[in-house]
Amino acid sequence: MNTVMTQKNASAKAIDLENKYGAHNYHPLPVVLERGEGVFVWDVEGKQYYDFLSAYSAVNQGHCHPVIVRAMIEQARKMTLTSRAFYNDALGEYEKFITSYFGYDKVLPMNTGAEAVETAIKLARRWGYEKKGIAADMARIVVCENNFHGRTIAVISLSTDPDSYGNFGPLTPGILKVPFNDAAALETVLQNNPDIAGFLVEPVQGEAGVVIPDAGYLTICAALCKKYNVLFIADEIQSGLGRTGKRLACDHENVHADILILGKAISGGTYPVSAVLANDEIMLTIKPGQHGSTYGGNPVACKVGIAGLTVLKEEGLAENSERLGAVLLDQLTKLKNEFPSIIKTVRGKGLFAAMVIAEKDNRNAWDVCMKMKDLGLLAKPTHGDIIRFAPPLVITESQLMDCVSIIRKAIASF
Ligand code: IF1
Repeated sequence: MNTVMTQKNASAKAIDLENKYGAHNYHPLPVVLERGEGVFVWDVEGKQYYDFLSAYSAVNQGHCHPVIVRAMIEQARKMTLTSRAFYNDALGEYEKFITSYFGYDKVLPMNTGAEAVETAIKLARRWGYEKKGIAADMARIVVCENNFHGRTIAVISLSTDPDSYGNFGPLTPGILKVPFNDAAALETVLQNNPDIAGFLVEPVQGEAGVVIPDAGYLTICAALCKKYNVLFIADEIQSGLGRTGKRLACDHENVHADILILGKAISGGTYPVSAVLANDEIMLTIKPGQHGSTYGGNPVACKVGIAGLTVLKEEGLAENSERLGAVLLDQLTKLKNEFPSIIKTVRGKGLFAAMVIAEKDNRNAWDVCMKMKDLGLLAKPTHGDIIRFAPPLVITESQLMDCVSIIRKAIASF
């Protein structure tokens, strides 16, 4: 009895510690995780779960992928950080690797996604002044409503979600907002504003609830950007790296962004690694001493980045995402048809899907996630009524079908 009681308290103890000593900037699902491997995670009581969030698509390669972890450990034993005050033997190799992987002249290495988005905004503004001839301090960036690009001050200034920007003012000026998936609205703004340096877009809006634009939207936006001499900036931090069934979400339309922003799964969830890729005309507008970061491009990040991207390609994870994403969407659609009063709609592209729950007094998306947790699957709602489904891209078909039956059981229990 004591053993069970003590173990039971392990979760409660961990949650209490976080409540007492940690900022309350999250409302996590009440589960305390201790170990992860592949598609599975285990809590401190030893219960196993399927991870259907993948740390918001940072763990596309599966938890603790041995190749990536080995790369991290080997480098960590040798040299972890030189700063950019000096060269190191890992950065150039990584820069060559990642620029040829995505087809750009150069990369500017950072750590978090928000830092990479900030870097892209600085690059676009700098290009706007030095190449497009926009007057000083007049550069504008166009973004889409319901975007999510991170939590820093300039980045929340892009947001239309009061939870993101509310009571953090004054916000950064020079932002124009257009509806997502509305190329005509973008054209109107581009026609009437000569000072636009860039259009920043998530090819699939993640936080908004896996909102997929109409086929052709990205192609038209890229063409409009070319027509009006505006940089097309793709934030693929969540949608990239195999998540939607291609190397990048832009690859579905063969759109090559002027500035490509990556993060999260570059490292397979082992280490903060982000990257901004662009060609020389844009990248070389930033001169020595005009941008940087202590950890940006550190040797561990470089080795882990090469390993993470190599695993994605060698294990065919984008292809697996495309194949099993179709299975997942088909199964979720069957569920919607079986429970139309509970499931309002389902959508998805690759292993990047969402289910909108018809909220009632006795049930909302959180309740469904709590039920799935009890049944051994972890997912989290976004914006109250939407559940995002994003398992690691290493999942097998039988594991996916196992998860579908868990989701069905949870829905049927209401
Ligand atoms: C949180 C959301 C997802 C992103 C895109 C940039 C960033 C993110 C498209 C910034 C980060 C994370 C942040 C994390 C939860 C998660 C999230 F719910 F916040 F919105 F995925 F949808 N562009 N998304 O998705 O990258 O600085 O975090 O490395 O803040 O709670 P970051």
